[in-house]
Amino acid sequence: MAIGELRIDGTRLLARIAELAAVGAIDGGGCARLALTDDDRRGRDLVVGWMRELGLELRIDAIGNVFAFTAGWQATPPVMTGSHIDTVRTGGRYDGNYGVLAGLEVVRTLQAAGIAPPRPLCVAFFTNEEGSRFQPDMLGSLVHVGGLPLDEAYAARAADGPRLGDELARIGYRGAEAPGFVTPHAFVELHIEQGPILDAEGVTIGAVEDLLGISWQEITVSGHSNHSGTTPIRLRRDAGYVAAATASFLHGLAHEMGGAQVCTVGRMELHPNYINVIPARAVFTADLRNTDEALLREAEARLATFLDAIAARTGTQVERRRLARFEPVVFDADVADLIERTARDLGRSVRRMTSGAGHDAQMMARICPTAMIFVPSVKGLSHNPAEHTEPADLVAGADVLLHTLLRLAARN
Ligand code: HGY
Ligand code: MN
Ligand code: MN
Repeated sequence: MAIGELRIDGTRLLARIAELAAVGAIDGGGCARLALTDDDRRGRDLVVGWMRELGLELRIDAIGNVFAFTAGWQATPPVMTGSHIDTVRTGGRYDGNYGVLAGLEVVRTLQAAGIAPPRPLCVAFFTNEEGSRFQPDMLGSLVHVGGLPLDEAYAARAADGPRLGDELARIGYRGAEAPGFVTPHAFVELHIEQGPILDAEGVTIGAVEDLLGISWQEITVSGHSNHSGTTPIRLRRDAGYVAAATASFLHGLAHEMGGAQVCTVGRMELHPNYINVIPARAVFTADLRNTDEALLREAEARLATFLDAIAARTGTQVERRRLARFEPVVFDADVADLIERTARDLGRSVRRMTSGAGHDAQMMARICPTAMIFVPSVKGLSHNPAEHTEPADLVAGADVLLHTLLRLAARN
């Protein structure tokens, strides 16, 4: 068979996705495998087992990133693909998992065809991409590219208490390799879009050329507990009101700024959290994103000004703690072009696009030519157990990955 006619085994890929989805399965067809939990360990063990079955050379680094290589990777920089297998608490079965399993399916397809590309391949999964349990997100790939020192990463505290370094050791994935021990020749991440564009336009493939900047903060408002019936409004120092007013402000700010600006208050805790007690404390998060760094900074500044003013007006104290801050990323134009061309050569509809979600690829772009392949998310749904991508689109994306990796491997 001519190499151009090679296709992955869709049935095998879909079966693997379903098998991994059964680890940490939740109602609605999704998964909950928060980073470095026992469910994450079980998912890691399952995927590592599949990597070993393929005879790949496994390396685990000090932050728990797992790399599976074909022969020759130490002499010739490999073409790498990968993503993550940790999920948010209400995750779907495709976010991250799909890209890792499609990478293994590419390796298996080449082995079955007896094809050894001119360059070795590597399939990887990175630690704590989601950033739900530990911040920042994309933590493992950030450490890999030298963007976060290992001891700082180990010191990250989970919302439920444990240190990242202790959890990594506890699940047995604190590996021996130094962060950044391998620099790929190129990196391509296959991922579901997690947004509405491809589905709405009826396009199968996204050639992703850039990615939003991300600003995450935790905001703590300290007020004063008091009786909800006896305390006149003008005498209150109501932390709950400040949190809710800030969420409303951010929603309005996103509408006012328009364009790619998005703002989300995803987590909010009130203390003591009773119906008849004015909240003394509110802890909530602000997730701001934009494709334009200057506009993202403007949104951050507008939030800071709002918080200063409402704190003064309500007699509360506001503290802000940065959880993550990544500038917008432009991917490698040649790799994005190659993805677009490959999709067309395979007879697939394709369009260039921006990623609203963060991905490990945005970190790998710091060390090697990198871009992403998207496939549609039905109704743009993600970070939701009902996240869905049509099987035919999952297979199409994996075939584009197969031939993109082969073409990159043939390049000097
Ligand atoms: O936050 C993100 O965009 C990614 O899902 N970690
Ligand atoms: Mn993801
Ligand atoms: Mn995600």
